[in-house]
Amino acid sequence: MTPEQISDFERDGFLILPSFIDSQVIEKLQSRFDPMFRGEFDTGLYPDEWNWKEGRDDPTLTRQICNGWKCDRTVAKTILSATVGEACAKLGGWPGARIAQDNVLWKPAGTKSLGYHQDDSYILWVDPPGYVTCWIALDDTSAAGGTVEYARGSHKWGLSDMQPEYFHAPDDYQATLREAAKQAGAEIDLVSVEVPAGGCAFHHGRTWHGSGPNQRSQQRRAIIAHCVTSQSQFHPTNQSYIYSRYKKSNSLEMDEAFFPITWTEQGYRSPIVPHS
Ligand SMILES: O=C(O)CCC(=O)C(=O)O
Repeated sequence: MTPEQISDFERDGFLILPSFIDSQVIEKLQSRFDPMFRGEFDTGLYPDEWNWKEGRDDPTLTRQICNGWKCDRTVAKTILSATVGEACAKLGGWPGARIAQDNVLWKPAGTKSLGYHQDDSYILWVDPPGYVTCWIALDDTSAAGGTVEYARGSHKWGLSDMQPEYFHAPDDYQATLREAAKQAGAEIDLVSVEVPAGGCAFHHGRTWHGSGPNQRSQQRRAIIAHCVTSQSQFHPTNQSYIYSRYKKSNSLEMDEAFFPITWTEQGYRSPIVPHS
């Protein structure tokens, strides 16, 4: 990360890079989507959240798995890479980064939108509750194809307690954004992340973002690493009904087996992360 990239991120609340991972890695990741969403998990473990399964769920919805790194070694290799961790740490101004959650996201042609939200409103169970996210495109993306959209500068509007009533396929996916802008007295300046496959975007945990329906004939896939500072702990009182299952009694430690540290200034990486 150059000083200019860091200051662009601080000003806009996001940073778009047209090229981030190479074509061999892209192809390997693409090949994992079909088996994962059928429930073929190569580590033998279920992900923490599995919002769409072939044959079970509505085909018009965006497909999502959370913590795909736990069920798939190919996903783990990119999500837990030092490159992603270092970039997020530098943008966040942290001494190191750890993974709090990942998303494997698949928007086939014709699927519906995802409501506008701030990621930080979903991690109040972490202390401090601040994400930097690396969103990696596995297909060429476009506004008409339902790519992720950011409201420039919205990370400075403050943390709202508003979340879309329906994260998947709300009637009006930008309704929460308009309300947040009204409350902040701010103008909305939207930017669609249009990058070739392998490009990426980093966003601040308070940046309002969402994505429209995929109106094109091509699918749109992404993997997303939500990082927090390596120094983060569980919040002493706020609970997540999914992620607080990993909290030990009488300790606020976020165990590295479940929330691995992927990069620190001292060169440390948790033993569980792929080292080659
Ligand atoms: O890719 C999308 O449509 C939404 C992604 C998202 O919500 C995120 O990266 O936090």
